[in-house]
Amino acid sequence: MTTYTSSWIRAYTNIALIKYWGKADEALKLPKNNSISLTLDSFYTDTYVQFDSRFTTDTLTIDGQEQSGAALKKAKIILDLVREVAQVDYNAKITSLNYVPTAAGLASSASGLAALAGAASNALELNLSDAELSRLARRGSGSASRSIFGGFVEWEKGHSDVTSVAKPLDDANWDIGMLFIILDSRQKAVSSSEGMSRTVATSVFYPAWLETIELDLADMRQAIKDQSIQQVGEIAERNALKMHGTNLGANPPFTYWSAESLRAMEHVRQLRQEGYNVYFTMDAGPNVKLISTCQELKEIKERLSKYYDPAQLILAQPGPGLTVLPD
Ligand code: 2P0
Repeated sequence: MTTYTSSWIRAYTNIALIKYWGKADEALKLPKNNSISLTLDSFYTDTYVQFDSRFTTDTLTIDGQEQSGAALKKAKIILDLVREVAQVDYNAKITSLNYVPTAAGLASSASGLAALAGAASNALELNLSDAELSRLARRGSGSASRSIFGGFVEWEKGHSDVTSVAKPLDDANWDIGMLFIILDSRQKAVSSSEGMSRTVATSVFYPAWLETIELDLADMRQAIKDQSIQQVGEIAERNALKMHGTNLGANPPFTYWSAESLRAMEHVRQLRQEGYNVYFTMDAGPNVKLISTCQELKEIKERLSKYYDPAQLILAQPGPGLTVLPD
């Protein structure tokens, strides 16, 4: 019997400023377009993986709950890939602790699958490079490819398994943060995978998304280089609204917005009128994320506390990439 020594691995969530929306290859999870994200420190997943010849099946527990179905299936994609590289056929036991409200559009799959890619390769002592870890995480969930790195990250869509990989853009060592307004932590009705494939297949607005994405990406790279909150915010807000617009053009149409999301957007517009340099973005769920300087976000959090519970308002700063936790 071979025993491996494993470590706990932590991956932080990331929020896209230029969204990944649509796959060119469903099995390899190659996206239709590049995306740019910011890794954040407030939400993360810690994962530990053991491979052992005595295990009779792969198991996954998240926060103490044994998983089956879709979650286990995604995890097995990663396990099978690392087993193939290591030439090992042992089953694995995955233990995961999620410090993210699951499936609320807060990218729990990004931190979850990135942590699993790190922990599974660590458990088999594969010594993968960050680029290889990014590719591996991508096979579990596209957005997880970006959570291997800290700060601002760009996921290059590529055209194959080897070329579709995220890379760090900027360490975000300047004053930018996000304020999460948590409006609903329940599972969403249309998963992001289903939402994006329906949109690619049927949305009359999807061609416009692809036609304008290169410009959005170029503008965002420049805005990050200039460390301009206003530019980053404006471009992120319009890119998010455009992504959500493609969903309205799908057949059947759908939206991730709730009445509460619209109310949160109105708060942002009102704050802007009062002179705050604040913008919003939204993902595949009803929650709204505000973008500004950390200083302004602290004030805004105070201001918004008359509308929301303290637990609904969570401040986040730029976070690091994949981290090995001390034993
Ligand atoms: C993003 N989202 O760029 C976009 C914006 C949601 C909206 O990536 O099918 O869980 O596993 O590759 O990564 C969420 O999609 O989807 C996502 P799969 P994933 O963050």
